Amino acid sequence: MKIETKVVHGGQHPDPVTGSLIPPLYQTSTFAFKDADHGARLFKGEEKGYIYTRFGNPTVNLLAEKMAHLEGGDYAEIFASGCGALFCTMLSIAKSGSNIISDKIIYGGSYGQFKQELPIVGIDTKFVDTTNPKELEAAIDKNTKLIFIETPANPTLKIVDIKKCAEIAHKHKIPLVVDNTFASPYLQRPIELGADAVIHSATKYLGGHGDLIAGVSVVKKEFAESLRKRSRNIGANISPFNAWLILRGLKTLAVRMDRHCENALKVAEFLESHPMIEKVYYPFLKSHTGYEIARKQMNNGGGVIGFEVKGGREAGKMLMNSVKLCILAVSLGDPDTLIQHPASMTHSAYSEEECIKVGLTPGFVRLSVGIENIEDIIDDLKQAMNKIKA
Ligand code: LCS
Repeated sequence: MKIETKVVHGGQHPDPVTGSLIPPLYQTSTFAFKDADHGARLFKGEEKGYIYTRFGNPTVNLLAEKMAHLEGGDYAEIFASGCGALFCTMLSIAKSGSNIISDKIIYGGSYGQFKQELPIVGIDTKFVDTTNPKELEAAIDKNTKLIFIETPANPTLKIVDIKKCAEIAHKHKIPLVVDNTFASPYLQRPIELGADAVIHSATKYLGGHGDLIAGVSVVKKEFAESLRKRSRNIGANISPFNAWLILRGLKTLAVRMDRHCENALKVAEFLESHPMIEKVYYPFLKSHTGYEIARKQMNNGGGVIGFEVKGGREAGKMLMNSVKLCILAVSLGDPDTLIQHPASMTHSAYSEEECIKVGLTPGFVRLSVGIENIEDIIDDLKQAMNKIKA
């Protein structure tokens, strides 16, 4: 099956009891045992079956199977948020007294988690430029448990070579974990390129409708049992209803992503040719530093663009305050075009100094291009730019 078919059919079968094509929503906390011995056998793992939704739920499990299938991994767990997925994945591979290596530019919430939460459980993070093999290798020591990258990265759209990172990680016998939120498995499948685990904020393209918060972790079999345990014990689980909404959203992943990519490239080209724009960041623009690698590892450029308006922070602010169709809001991957200022919003965990070091300039504006009519999006940006000029 090709991926366009997999997103519709993959891991999903008509309900064996009723024939319902759409999977039933098992909105329940608990499952009744046949008798006391049955309950005891389920808890001991001597018999398969459902016990309690934190341990497993048919709707959630269906989504987990589908995600493992789409990403080409062996096992998946679904979480209440991308941050929950990230934390449980880190704890299922690293442990107290060890360290992890992360690229220095990642989602601000992930950066905050690495800096503030992982040290509480005794895990340190070394932030490096993972596109520099020497810098990356030099950071690996005997206590390093994994390498973590986001590609394309939030919000600078930095591209990291997944294959190369996996080679370096495996040379040192450690796994590579990739946050695939910006691409989705439709555009990029890190496990096929050598990664050992993939995480997602399913809040974004997987859900696709801006109506839920969720996370996914897909791993190879060696990390499956540890991830399963962390998920059960930490309890950052998704609700069955949100899992059901993601199953619904996934059916249109391919057509939505096609439209996001088509619109984003047109907006990126429009911005690049506009005299009031200083610089545009989009992986499928030839001017992007990661263009060659992006073309190799991604099927298309994705829906997110970064840009700097001439006049820096103040001009960018005016633009964000002048848009009418685009919504001034964080998050991304919604049908609606969303605009925001990373340095003061999604990436406020980075200090001003840190922002500069990772290439996040004060005037950098992030646009998550939606699936509206392209002319309407561009007209809105044009009218906002005219307001700055005036
Ligand atoms: N990974 C990436 C790449 C993200 O962009 C986000 C959220 C997360 C993980 C965390 O996922 P969550 O817990 O929110 O589901 N990114 C956001 C953003 O750029 N704006 O708002 C949230």
